[in-house]
Amino acid sequence: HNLSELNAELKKITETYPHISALSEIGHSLEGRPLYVVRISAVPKEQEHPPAILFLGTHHAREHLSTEVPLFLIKHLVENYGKNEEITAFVNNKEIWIMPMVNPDGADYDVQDSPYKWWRKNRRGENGTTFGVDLNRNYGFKWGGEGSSDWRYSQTYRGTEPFSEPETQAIKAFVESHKNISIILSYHSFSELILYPWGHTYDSIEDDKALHVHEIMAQEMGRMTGYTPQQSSDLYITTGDTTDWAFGEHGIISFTIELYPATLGDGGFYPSASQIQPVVNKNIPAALYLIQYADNPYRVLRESHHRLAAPKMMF
Ligand code: 0X9
Ligand code: ZN
Repeated sequence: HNLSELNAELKKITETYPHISALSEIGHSLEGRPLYVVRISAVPKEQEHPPAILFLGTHHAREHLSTEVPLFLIKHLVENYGKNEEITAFVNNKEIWIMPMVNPDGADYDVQDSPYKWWRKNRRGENGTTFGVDLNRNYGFKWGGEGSSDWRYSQTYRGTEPFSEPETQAIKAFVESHKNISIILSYHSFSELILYPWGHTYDSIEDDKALHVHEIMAQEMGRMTGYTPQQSSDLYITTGDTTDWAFGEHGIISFTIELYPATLGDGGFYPSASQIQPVVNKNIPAALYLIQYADNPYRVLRESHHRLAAPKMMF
């Protein structure tokens, strides 16, 4: 789906299922495009806020499957409401927020040429030149450190200050006005990894319980997708990404999933369209698994049958 096809789909879906879904704008991109989020819930908006989870897609323009997976997750939820018992219960009791397109300006630009442009960042520019800011280096936790650049032409240019970009500002304002969000999953591609904080340091999360929640959930989603669970910094160190901010600033359990393929040779950012369905099919169970725990992710500590590394013995 290009940007206009995506937006048409979001409108169509929310018009078809108005009792359980709604489309809203949480801000505008730098070039003025609406930033859409879909709310899926049978709980009326005015009512006491039920447990909530947020899915994000397409911080990076060229990562095409990171648009498709959250879009098809929306479809899967609305189409199976009233048919599948588990999904019906989720939608009845929870608030599921899905934003398939964080970077509409970049995404629209990326597909202007054939072959596509390999564009990653947003479309920030000055005096007729466009350099772009890496939206996944622009969040305000440990902003400005290792794994981000102050050179505007770098692929990992962090911007002039934390949350300098309207796209990340919109997410910040949205998250901070929805205190019921307990889990965030941000889709990227590619490499087939399930990543969790920290990304800015090789140290583990200090709080043992929060660390174990991330580890157990990443492991379980890894089992479901076949992707490799690991700490973000084991991929490489970065600062200013979504998940370090969400957990570091707000204590939200947070994951980045690097979708299909594992390697550049299998299509990199632009795998063939025939891959959409299989990738979606693998990733929906992992998304449902997270939704299940939105009421209290720490519940997984009691309920998981996974055994992590044996606790340190005290002598
Ligand atoms: O570099 C990124 O922003 C993500 N990878 S991508 O190839 N999609 O650009 C990974 C971010 C994960 N966070 C850290 N490694 N800290
Ligand atoms: Zn990415």
